[in-house]
Amino acid sequence: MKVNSWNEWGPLKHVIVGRADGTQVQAPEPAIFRDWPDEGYPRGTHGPLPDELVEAANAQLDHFTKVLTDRGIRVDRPVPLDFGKPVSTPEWTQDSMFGCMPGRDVLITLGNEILEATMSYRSRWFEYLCYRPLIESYFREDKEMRWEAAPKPRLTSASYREGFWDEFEALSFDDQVERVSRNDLVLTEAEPLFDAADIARFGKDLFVQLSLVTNRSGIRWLEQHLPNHRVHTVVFGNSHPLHIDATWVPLRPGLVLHCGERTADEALVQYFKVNDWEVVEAAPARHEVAPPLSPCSRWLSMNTLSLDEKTICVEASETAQIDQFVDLGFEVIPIPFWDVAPFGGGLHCSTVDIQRESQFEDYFPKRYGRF
Ligand code: ABU
Repeated sequence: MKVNSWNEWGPLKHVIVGRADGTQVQAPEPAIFRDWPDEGYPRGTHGPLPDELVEAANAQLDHFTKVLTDRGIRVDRPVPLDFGKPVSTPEWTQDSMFGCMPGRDVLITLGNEILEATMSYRSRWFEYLCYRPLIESYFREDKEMRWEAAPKPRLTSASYREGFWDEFEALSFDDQVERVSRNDLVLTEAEPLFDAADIARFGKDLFVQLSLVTNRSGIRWLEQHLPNHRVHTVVFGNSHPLHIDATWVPLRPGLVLHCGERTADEALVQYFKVNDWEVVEAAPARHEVAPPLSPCSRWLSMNTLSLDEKTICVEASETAQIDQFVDLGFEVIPIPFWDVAPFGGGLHCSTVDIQRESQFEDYFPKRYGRF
């Protein structure tokens, strides 16, 4: 057993796959509110996702787990909490938690280090506990593992812009994207905040998206914590940026998949090009929107899990994306996963790499502009 993963494409040996059990439509909080009246959860209400959806999602998660274990990959699973319970710190009480399907949001492996993200939703403050039994066992088994947790955030009202959501949702798409480009979003800079899924790992280079859950202070904390990496702040033309793994997806050395609908900064594209990387626009997503109760977008089509540089797991109904990967020379493993989307994401979201055969490598020897 060894904790080691520097990128998104080295041969995968050991991974965590999430569980759907107990996932909640979380109670409203300053960072986020849900409004799904057609599914029985109008704004202000909260409660568990229906049992039949949990069963369907768990069946797909179990199948995915079996595909991975049949290929010799060790798979561990988190331990769900009672997510329907209210939680408190001395400074606030939140009426429910969320779940433990998308471990990618909470944890990131950087070499021999497992880092627990701060998170920025009160409903997700305690989610790390679902992974602690696993992390504790890795710490016992691998004497070289580094176990780190970013500063636990306070998440008081000082961390959020009051009235943000009502103001923001009244804006046009273009005006929302303009606010995103200025990073004038729900999080203030009162304290460092980030979700691990806003980080894309390319060896020495980490690209971290400023988003609805990641602020500049969070990225500054990552820069200071990871002095051997180059940590780049990136923003895309996305009206609701939430995790980079359906926008800018590393596939193998020299190849990155980009969601063309979410425009990239020209300097970012040039940084890749001067370093001989190809930036490929993702094929059209099959679905117009994500399924009911899903907090994600239809671009879960791009939310893939690489088993190595040549083999990639893709959601089974995303036929255009599958064809594109085949044309790019990949062996594609289609995985039915659409029923998992209401629980917080796709194949990449549902996983946390613990070990990939990989080393600390510099894939970007040339500088370009601010990069
Ligand atoms: N959490 C991954 C999905 C992000 C998105 O839908 O863009």
